[in-house]
This record gives sequence, C-alpha cells and structure tokens, in this order.
Amino acid sequence: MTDSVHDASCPKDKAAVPGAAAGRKVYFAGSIRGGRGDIGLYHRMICRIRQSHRVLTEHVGDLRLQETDTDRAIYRQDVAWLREADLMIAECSTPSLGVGYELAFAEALGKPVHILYDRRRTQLSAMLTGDDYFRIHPYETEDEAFRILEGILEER
Ligand code: 6K6
Repeated sequence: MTDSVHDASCPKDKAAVPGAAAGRKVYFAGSIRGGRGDIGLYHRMICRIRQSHRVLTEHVGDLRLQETDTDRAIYRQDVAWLREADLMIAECSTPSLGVGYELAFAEALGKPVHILYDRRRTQLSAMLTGDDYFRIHPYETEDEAFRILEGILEER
C-alpha cells in the first residue's frame, strides 16, 4: 500500500474543494472483508467528507480497488493512519471485525470516534452501545445519516 491518499473519484459536484487538505484528518472505517454491501454508502459519505476534510482511508469506499497488499502491510498502514487521524467516523451497519478492532484502537489512542449505523437493519454490538466513550448515531434514512455527518463535520 502506498502512503498517499487514494482518489475516491467523487462526482464533480462532490469533489474536494480547494484547501480541503488543510481540514482535519478523518479515518473513515467501513467493512471490507466483513462484506461490501454498503460500499456505495461509504463512497458517498467519503465524497462528502472530502469537501471539507482530508480522508486518510478513501480505499474503504473505492468501488474498483482490489486487495493487492499483504495483510501485514495493510495492518501497519492502517495503524499509522489511526495514529495520524484527528477523528474517526465509522459506518457500522455491516458488521466487521476489522472495524471493531479499529474502534477499540482509536479509543485507546484517545481519538474522537463517531459511529453511524442504520437502526432499521442493524443491531449494534453491546460492546459499542455499552461504551460511553463512543458517540453513537443511529439513523433510519440516508438523508438522516448525511444530516448527522454534517453535524459531525461542523464540530470544532
Ligand atoms: C481492498 C479493497 C479496499 O482495500 C483493500 C485492501 N484491504 C484493506 N486495505 C486497507 N484497509 C483495510 C483493508 N482491509 C481491512 N482494512 C481496514 O479494516 C479498513 O480500515 C476498514 O475500516 C476495516 C475493515 O475490516 P474488515 O475486517 O471488514 O476487512
């Protein structure tokens, strides 16, 4: 894996605005081997975050990307990005062991962590809902998810 940030190929109206790289660094987490059913949602969220922030993990929403790196390289790069991140935003509607690991790691590092999930189809683990550290945002529609995302991104 390269240490550069991937291009999420967002539509023109969702492209990063000039100076966005100066925004806070976001570690966006979403399921990969846990299942790619929500990849379109991850992609749309990443495109929105890129408008005002820097996303370290755009590959999570990359519709074309194949696994090419070794698992050790993936782990090392993701841990380095977690250390570098200013905050973590995790979309947890599709359960993922990797995302669960990243959530606990971000908590151990003291990073602000926001968890979004679709309450209509997901029962979040008690290990997340029971942990007061996490800021948990259930939603019922994608519009609602994006309103929540706006609120998170406006926070200073
Ligand atoms: C393939 C497609 C996109 O990326 C790849 C290569 N694999 C990974 N690359 C980067 N990060 C990964 C990869 N596999 C897992 N992760 C990290 O774990 C991401 O940061 C996700 O948030 C999380 C997903 O874990 P699993 O258990 O669902 O794979």
